Amino acid sequence: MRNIQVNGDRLWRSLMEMAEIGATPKGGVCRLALTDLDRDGRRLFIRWCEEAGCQVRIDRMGNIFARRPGRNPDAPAVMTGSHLDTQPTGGKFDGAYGVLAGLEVVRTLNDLGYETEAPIEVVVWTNEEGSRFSPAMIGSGVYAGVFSLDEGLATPDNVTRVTMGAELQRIGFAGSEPCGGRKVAAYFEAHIEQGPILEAAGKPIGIVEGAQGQRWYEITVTGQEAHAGPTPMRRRKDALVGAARMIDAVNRIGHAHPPYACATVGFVQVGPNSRNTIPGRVFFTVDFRHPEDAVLTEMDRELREACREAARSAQVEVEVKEFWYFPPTPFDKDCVAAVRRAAEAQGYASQSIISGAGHDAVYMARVAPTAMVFVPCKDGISHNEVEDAKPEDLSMGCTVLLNAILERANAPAEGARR
Ligand code: HGY
Ligand code: MN
Ligand code: MN
Repeated sequence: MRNIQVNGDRLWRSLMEMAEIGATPKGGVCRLALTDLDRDGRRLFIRWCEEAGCQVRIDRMGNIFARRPGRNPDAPAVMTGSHLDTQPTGGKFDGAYGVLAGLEVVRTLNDLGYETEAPIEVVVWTNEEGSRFSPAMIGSGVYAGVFSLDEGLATPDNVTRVTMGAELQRIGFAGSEPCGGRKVAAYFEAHIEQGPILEAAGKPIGIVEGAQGQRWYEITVTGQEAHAGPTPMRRRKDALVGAARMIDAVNRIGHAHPPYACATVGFVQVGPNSRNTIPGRVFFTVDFRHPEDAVLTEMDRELREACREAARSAQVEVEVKEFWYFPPTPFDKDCVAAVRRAAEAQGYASQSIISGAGHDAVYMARVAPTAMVFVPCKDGISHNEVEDAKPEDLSMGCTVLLNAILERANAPAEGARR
């Protein structure tokens, strides 16, 4: 039985109901990782999965696995999923779409009484966004062996310093299942593109060939606090002036490697943050991205040189710390082909694309054959409360997800990479 289509209206209703948890006045969603709102979203997802007959398990990083049995209980599962945590000014679709598209796959197969050879598991990964707890993708990162369980649990909230482990305990999602180490037949993730390419091309489906590499930095600039009045300009060690020159350099480095380089400063703390005291300390973050590792390395070199020069000219000290790195990640060719076949079988217009954003699929690609399917979002905007997508695109993406999953869930169990 091929070319099954999902129930797009049911998917949309689920997305809208999930979006009510953490809804913001501007129509977005704020459901930061491991807050009570994240807990409430997780509980709603689990209730829906149990109503759909899934067996739900939670691992020690709070990752949730909703399993739909197949004919062969010993066959490695085909996994799909994403995340329910959001940015502070997030939208209704980033993450939630991939989770609820996975649930819609299960619901559609239930409607048809369709039994797959291998089990299917829908996953919610803990702390994909990396906003409250940094870096990003910690739940999938521990699952894939990129971070140790202890590192993951010890990761502190960027402001309050409460740890992920303590928050998992507090919200009741400190599971008992080991994190990772299980065979996985394949992993597919559906996501909005979060950029302008598919919408501009008029294509409802993106066949994601891989994701660009990322480098995150933490930069501390140290000057000298002094009085804003009696301190002559030439004697100042103004940490904010030094940081401002560095932040401008970050932007110039991004523009210096067109068309793909991305360079962002999204988090800045100034101390003592008093109107009439010269800032003595500035902490800020840098997010670099590029699809080629060599260019990421060159951007690193340029950043360190610019920071040294800005520190010299502003008479301050600077510490540049690389906080997180993952290389450009190609997805599994057979899984990418399965996504492409599923789109073509439906007659959906599609194009290949590289993901500008990081996703849990990037880490899952280290332990299982992995691919993603993208759908457009309005004006290419995401990580913004106005984030929007068309119900028909979301439905088409979910149908592609379903048929790609079926291809792998019914393939002879060729064993799976750990
Ligand atoms: O930063 C990212 O690319 C993702 O949204 N965590
Ligand atoms: Mn996401
Ligand atoms: Mn995101």
